[in-house]
Amino acid sequence: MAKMTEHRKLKKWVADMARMCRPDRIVWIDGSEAEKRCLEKEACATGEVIRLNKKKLPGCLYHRTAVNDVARTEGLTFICTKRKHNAGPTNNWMSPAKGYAKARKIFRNAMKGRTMYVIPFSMGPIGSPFSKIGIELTDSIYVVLNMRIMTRIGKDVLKSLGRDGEFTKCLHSKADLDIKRRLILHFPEDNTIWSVGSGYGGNVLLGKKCLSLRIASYLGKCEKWMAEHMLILGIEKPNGQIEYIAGAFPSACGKTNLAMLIPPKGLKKKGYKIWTVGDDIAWMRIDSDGRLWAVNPEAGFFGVAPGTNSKTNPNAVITSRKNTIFTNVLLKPDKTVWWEGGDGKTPSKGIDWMGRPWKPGMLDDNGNVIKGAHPNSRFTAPIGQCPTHTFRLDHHHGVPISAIILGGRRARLAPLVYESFDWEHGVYVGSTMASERTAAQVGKLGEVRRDPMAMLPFCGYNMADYFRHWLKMGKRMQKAPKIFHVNWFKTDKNGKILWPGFGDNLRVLEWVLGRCDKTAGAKKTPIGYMPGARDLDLTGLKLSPDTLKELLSIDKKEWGRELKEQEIFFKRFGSDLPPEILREHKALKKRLG
Ligand code: GTP
Ligand code: SPV
Ligand code: MN
Repeated sequence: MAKMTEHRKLKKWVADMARMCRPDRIVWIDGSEAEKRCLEKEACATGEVIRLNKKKLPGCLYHRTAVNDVARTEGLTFICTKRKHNAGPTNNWMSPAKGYAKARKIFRNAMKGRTMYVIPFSMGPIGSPFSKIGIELTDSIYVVLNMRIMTRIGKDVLKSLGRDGEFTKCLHSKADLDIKRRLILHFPEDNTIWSVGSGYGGNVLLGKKCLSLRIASYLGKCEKWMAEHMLILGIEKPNGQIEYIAGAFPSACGKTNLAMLIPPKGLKKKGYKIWTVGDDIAWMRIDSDGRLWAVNPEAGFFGVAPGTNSKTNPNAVITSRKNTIFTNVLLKPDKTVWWEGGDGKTPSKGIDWMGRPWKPGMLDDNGNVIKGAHPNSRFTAPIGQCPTHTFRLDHHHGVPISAIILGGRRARLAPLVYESFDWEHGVYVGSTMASERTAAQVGKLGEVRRDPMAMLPFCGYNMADYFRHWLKMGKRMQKAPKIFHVNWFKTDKNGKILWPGFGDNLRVLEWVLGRCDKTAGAKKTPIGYMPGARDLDLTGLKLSPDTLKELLSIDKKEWGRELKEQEIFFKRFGSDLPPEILREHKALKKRLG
């Protein structure tokens, strides 16, 4: 099967890794339908996946990960550069020598009794000058089946790689799924990723966060482009013109939902239409017109299940009705699936994400309600099945970006939306982003943490240099996108979210586009430009004037505290922090008085 390629370095690397991991067999993945059928059959036979109801969910599979392996483990994720300084103060660091040595001990013989699959994959359309090729070696069929959906895989990728093309070496083994023997290591200087001891999404689908963000952000810095944790959507305006927006929100803060939103009734009359380009990752470069152009390197969604239903996100529901892999959701007796905040009545029974019989209202030892689906349960579905997907997904030049929106999950402080004064101020706003921790990563839920550009867990190099890279990119552009900050999650004193969110977010995006073509009004505030109550189209929305006022208010006391917290965060970068960032911070302090 290795006949599929004449790439000598690739063949040697596969042989070397096999010598370490000792699989019983090596299978090169060609990407064919026949191969998919075989893999599914085998995975069903071992119980690794369960085939779901063929009538109600055709082509769909169900999978559970180990109980201690349900989210990215950032504490076990490392950037391995020769110099510690190049990983920066926000990343875990290990020297490459130590990283390889530690992981080698776990990888040794880890694939005994198993098959090693060789997955050639392309991030971005195969053959595009802006795409990157990776080869993932894995002992998990679940990973192969997911990579099939999330990326472009198989023979054509090898053909495109030729005899000596460059590729990212991605090695993964479940090993024994022991959290004490789990490491997610990135070697940007070697274009290599080693992940061992996990079977969960972002830890093991190495094309996603590991390659397309951590390695790609490093390549982007070297090659003058940007790899960002951003959704991309097109808004077709009533006049037929389509404007594209990219948006950075931390994990589980609304990217998938925004990327496929349905215009609310009141605005639909105007004739808006949404085009989905991507829901998680954007690769952006400056084209000959001096503007920023974005591609989505992925081919599928790895979306959060809980909260997804026909009201909040009908497009996601339609997208995941066939050929979808569901992970850690509730399995119903009729072999369909359910999750908290999903469609339909709460089922009277099922098997929960841990594989135990489940009934609604069951309590654990601490008296807490046991959820049927894990809060970070996910669906993996092909983007092509999304009713709003755009044919431009396969165009290597991507789409031109008019605006970048940055956002987090913040109960207080950040108003619904504000516009930065210019690119430099926008970079400062991005560098100060913060959000409450969600279930997408291991750790204490709800804790506010700094998450610049939603890239804190994904930047493959020193974040001070990352800010500098953003500033430089702005200078290189003839017409840089405008930068905005949004917050769909502001709450009242009782913790109730004030803004309806989801489809209604288009009301905010309409104002954003209005600011880009200078048709929308705004008032100047210390933090940036903000819409007045009349600058937002709220037709058909029941929102009291007081609520709107609260959504668009700035509490100077809270901002005073915020400035202090920013200073603490910035101190971590020492003298590496670009002076522009400190200048913007000082200027804001002055404006707030
Ligand atoms: P990752 O895939 O982890 O990067 O997450 P994401 O940013 O794509 O988040 P996603 O769109 O999956 O949303 C995460 C959770 O936030 C889901 O439970 C959604 O229902 C909820 N959510 C998304 N958008 C909104 C919104 O506008 N308002 C409110 N209140 N909740 C939202
Ligand atoms: C995220 O956590 O930001 C995700 C899911 O998109 S994962 O692929 O696990 O990183
Ligand atoms: Mn994400």
